[in-house]
Amino acid sequence: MYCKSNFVFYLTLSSFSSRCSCIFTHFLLFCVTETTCPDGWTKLCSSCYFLSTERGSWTTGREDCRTRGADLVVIDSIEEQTFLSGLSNKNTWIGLTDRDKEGTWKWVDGTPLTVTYWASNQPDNKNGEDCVEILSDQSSKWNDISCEDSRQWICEKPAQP
Ligand SMILES: [Ca+2]
Ligand SMILES: [Ca+2]
Ligand SMILES: [Ca+2]
Repeated sequence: MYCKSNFVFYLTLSSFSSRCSCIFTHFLLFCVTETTCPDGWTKLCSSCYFLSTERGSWTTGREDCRTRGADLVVIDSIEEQTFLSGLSNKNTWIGLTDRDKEGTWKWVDGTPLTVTYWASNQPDNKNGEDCVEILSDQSSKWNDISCEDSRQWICEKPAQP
């Protein structure tokens, strides 16, 4: 679950035993217990994000994320896209690929691609590009490049209560 800013209110109510961080008021009202991220990770709503210092292939990045109990970032809201654009000033891997079937983009968690933020004229599959980077110089829009290129990467995992 992520937070849509239109529907989110931050509040602290003394009557609540734990502090509520995300309240959805769009037909539903429920409470999410305050969650935290490990040192070195940045929090947005219910997820934690890690920007690598190392560079490597898309697969190297994914394996590193998995050893950290995470996976490459899956972007499913404008809030998350905007947040990530402020996280790195380098081109970075995200968890999107069409390696299995050319032109069929899939996130690493298996979800199909719905909301997209491609840079203009992308994806172009130039010389067989199957992995996706965020472009630091184009409002963090996306570009497909060779999975063997060397980039930093962003991992995502759920924040813990
Ligand atoms: Ca996400
Ligand atoms: Ca491709
Ligand atoms: Ca491209």
